[in-house]
Formats: sequence, C-alpha cells, structure tokens
Amino acid sequence: MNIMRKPLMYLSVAALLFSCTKTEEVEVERIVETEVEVEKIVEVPTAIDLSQVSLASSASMTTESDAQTIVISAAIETAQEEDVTIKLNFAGSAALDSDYSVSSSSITVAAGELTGTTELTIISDGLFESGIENIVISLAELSNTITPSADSSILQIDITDGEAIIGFESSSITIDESSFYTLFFVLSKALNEDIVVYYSGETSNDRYGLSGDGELIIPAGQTTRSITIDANDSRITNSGENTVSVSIDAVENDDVVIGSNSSIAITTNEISEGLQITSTWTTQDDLFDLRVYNSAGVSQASTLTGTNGSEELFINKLDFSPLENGTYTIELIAFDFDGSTSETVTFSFLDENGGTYDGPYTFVANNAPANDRIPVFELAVLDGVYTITQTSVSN
Ligand SMILES: [Ca+2]
Ligand SMILES: [Ca+2]
Ligand SMILES: [Ca+2]
Repeated sequence: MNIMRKPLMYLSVAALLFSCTKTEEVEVERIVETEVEVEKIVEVPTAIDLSQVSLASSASMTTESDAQTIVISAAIETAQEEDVTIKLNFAGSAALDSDYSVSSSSITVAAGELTGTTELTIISDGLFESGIENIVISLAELSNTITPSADSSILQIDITDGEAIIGFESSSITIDESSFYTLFFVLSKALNEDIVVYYSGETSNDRYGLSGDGELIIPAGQTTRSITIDANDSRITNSGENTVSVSIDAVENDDVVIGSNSSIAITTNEISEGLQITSTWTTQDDLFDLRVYNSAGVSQASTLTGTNGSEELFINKLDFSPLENGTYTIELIAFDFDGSTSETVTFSFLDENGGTYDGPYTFVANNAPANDRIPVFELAVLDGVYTITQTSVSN
C-alpha cells in the first residue's frame, strides 16, 4: 500500500462527511421540530378519574330475632369506564357466617354507574347473647382509581338479642357553631312502651349548652327524640373551647341496650367573624368596660357584666358598621374605678382565623377621667386586615 495516499483519502472522506453532515443536520432539525409539533397536537392529556367511595347501610342497629336484611351500599363520586370492585372487610364482635351472612363480601359498581350494593342478613340463632354484638365494615381492597372517603368509609352495625338498641347516629360529628343544633337519640325500633333515657353533656365552652334536664322519653310507637345543642358563643372561640360531648348514661328498660354510639363528640367550626379584645387586671374591686367607636361616633361596648378582673369585647364584622375600611378607637371605660390606686390592664387581640396581634399590651390606669373614657388603641382596618396601634400606655 502506498502510504502517501492515506492523508489524501482521509481529507476527502472528512470533506464528504462534513458536507453530508451539515445538510443532514438541517434536515434532522426540521424533522424533529415537525415531530414535536405533531406530538403536541396528537397527545391529549388523559385525566385519571380518581373517585372517592363512601359506604352506607340501610340500618345501623337491629334486633337479632328480626333476622333483618340490611343493604350495604357503596357510592362513588364519578362514574368509571370499567366495573369497579370494592372488597369489604368484616370485623367486630359479631362473627361472619354465625351471627350474620353476606350475599357477597365485595360490592361491584358497574361501568357508568355510581352505586353498588351487597346484602347482609342477621342470623337469629335462638341463643341469648347479652349486651350488643357489632359488625364493623371497612374497605379492604379497591380498584386503582378509587380512594376511601375521609369520613364515610367505615360502617358499624349493632345487634341485640333484647328488644331494641338506643344510640346516636354517629360517634362524632363536626358542625358549624349553631344555637339550634338538633341532636337525635335513636331507638332501633318502635316499642309498645315509653322508653326513658338518661343522658349527660359536657362542653369545653362556658357559653355552650344543651337543652333539657338529662332525661328524655321516647314515647311508645316512636323511634326518636331530640335535644337542642346551643353551640354558639357569639365570640371568637378560643382553641380547645369548641367541643360538646353528650352521652347516654342509662336507659330505664331492661330490654333496651345502649349501642356502640353511646356518646357523641361534637366539634364546632367558628362562624363569627371579627376581632376580639380581651382585657384582664388584678384588683378585683375595679371594673372596666371596653368600647370601640368609629369617626362617625358609631360605637360598640362590652356588656355591663360587672365581671371582676376581666372584660371581653367581640367586634362582630356583621354588627359593627360592618368592620369596613377605616380607623377606629378602642377605649377603656372606667366603669367602677376611682383611680385611688393605679391599675395595670393587660390586653390581647384575636381574630376568627386565630390571628393574634402582637401584645399582650399593658396600660396603667392612674385616674378616672370625668367622662370615664380612656382611649388606649387605634384600630385600622384595610380590606379585612387589622392593624392595632397602642396610642397611650398610661393616663
Ligand atoms: Ca348472634
Ligand atoms: Ca343470639
Ligand atoms: Ca365562636
């Protein structure tokens, strides 16, 4: 081989490659661009129809001797393109196949449908079992587009060998603060005699309460009686002060048993909107009130409760003006304060979102002005945002 020819050959090959490559690159770029554009047009995003499932039953309390058939249903929010299978788990003190049977341990929601059902039948064995037996039904396995709902994915069914069960519809519930929430006591079936039920309540809020005297009667032939829960404190509720619990303590009938939902825990959501001012001081003999007013002289004062050592004013957005953009003055009213000894008053502020406003602020009252009014703060409101400025620390 002639060694002198090699470099020439390489050069020509390189030149050929260079020219080809250049041309090809341009073409490749154009093709790629076209392909990307085509892809963008063709590729339509496919939404995955994730849907929550909720369980419900046609009865939650039953008497064994009635051998009742209870319908268990599953509801999904969004219809699916294919059948959905919801496998159920059965637990609780009652045993499957000896205390009850099921037509199927899974529920199918057919394609395009929103609900499916299975049937559960109570087995009456003729043997007396004291107290209650219960069935706890939960979700076991789900089609991959289905997720459990937050609060309706577990069912409980109580069974008695007595005549009936008394209980609440659930063991916990969250409500908006309300003065008139109706709480039902439910008897699983009507009996031919009056049923006397004893109950008690507890609340974490001293302004909440419940009606009645701890005793109610479900008349013969009826299945419910209710009490009213007053869960509206007309102020911004402090954390930890938003609960009421009611319990069934006893029932005056041997054939009626208290069910699994023997007590209910009620949690409230704040409904009031506005700004709350709390003031405290040490000398119990002195009494102050709180007052807020706007430039037009519209004012709101704390009620004359005569509380020793503390006073509270809730400026309700709906009541006062409403609390629209502007500047307001917050003052201490020397309701029963003669100024013979100075008094340190401590203030704090809270809004409906749990927002606090610096502080605690203190003000030293040294004397009672002739008109009893002692301006302490300026409140500026701008689009629902409150700004509090202490304008005076003593008088
Ligand atoms: Ca049984
Ligand atoms: Ca039995
Ligand atoms: Ca409240």
